[in-house]
Amino acid sequence: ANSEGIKLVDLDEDGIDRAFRDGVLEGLSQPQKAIPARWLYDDAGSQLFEDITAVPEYYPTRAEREILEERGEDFARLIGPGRAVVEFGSGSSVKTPLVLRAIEPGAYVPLDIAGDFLRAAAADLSAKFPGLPVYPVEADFTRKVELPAEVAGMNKLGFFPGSTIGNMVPRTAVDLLRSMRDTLGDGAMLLIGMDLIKDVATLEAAYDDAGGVTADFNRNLLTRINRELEGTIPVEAFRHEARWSDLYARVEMHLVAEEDVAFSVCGRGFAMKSGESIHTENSHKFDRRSANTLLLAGRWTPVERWTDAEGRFSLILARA
Ligand code: AVJ
Repeated sequence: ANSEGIKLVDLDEDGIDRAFRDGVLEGLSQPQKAIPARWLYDDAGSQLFEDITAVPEYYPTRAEREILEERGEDFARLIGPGRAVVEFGSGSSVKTPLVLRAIEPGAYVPLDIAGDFLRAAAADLSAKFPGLPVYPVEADFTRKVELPAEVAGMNKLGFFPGSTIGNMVPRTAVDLLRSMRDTLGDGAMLLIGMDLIKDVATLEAAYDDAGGVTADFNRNLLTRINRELEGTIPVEAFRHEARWSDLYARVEMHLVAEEDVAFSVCGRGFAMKSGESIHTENSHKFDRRSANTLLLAGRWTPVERWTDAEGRFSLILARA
């Protein structure tokens, strides 16, 4: 599996998640310490991310919802009825009704690695759309996924909101887009959210809110390591930092040691100098050209693009 990919849980004899342990130990052994972002999202982290979407500085969720709410007629015209809507990483599926309500879908197929979330969201959706067949699939969508036989005869619409694609470095993002293309087949379309490049102050504030929710979200990773991997990391010695990288066009989240620290994880010792950081997440930002280039490299042809009124966020429709 790639370093940013998704994999179903594999526990060792002590009940430790092997992929988590390996990812953390390997990441802490590098010159620039870095832990794959997927590990931020345990139950507490997922809840904290939900909280982030409500803080005033974090605009992407509201901007994307604005587009989804206002462009229903465009979706109906360009996407048409009868498609099986396949949502990648459906999580709690809050944005999905906005799409389903616009296009008269033939079926809804939420894909997620987290079974509990998935079934709850599927039940929720079924209640809101009586008569719509819902086929949840617990799967790692970084590889081609075998979709339920019931939707074999329908054209697909992939839905990948939230600029989640921005979590991946371009080569991983391209691999994922190609896997989605394989999963969805000929005749498919893809509706994907991509956050836009903008002034650095707005971007950094979105990832470092004054209320400290994003800081808690980031530091929760250390708490999780201490709890699940017998860690002794002094969480309070680390400061959250959101850093714009102009070179990579991304906001990076780091945990910066504010003093020299030494700790162990799974019995392995690590030391960090004051000012040294652990890189925990990337959130790539796009402009029209970089978004189109990424999609084309991933075997998708852009069809239409919408932004919110303030031009902060883009939603792109592409075809296979
Ligand atoms: C869930 C990956 C879309 O990058 O904007 C928000 C995650 N991290 N604040 C993003 C996140 C810190 C979010 N994504």
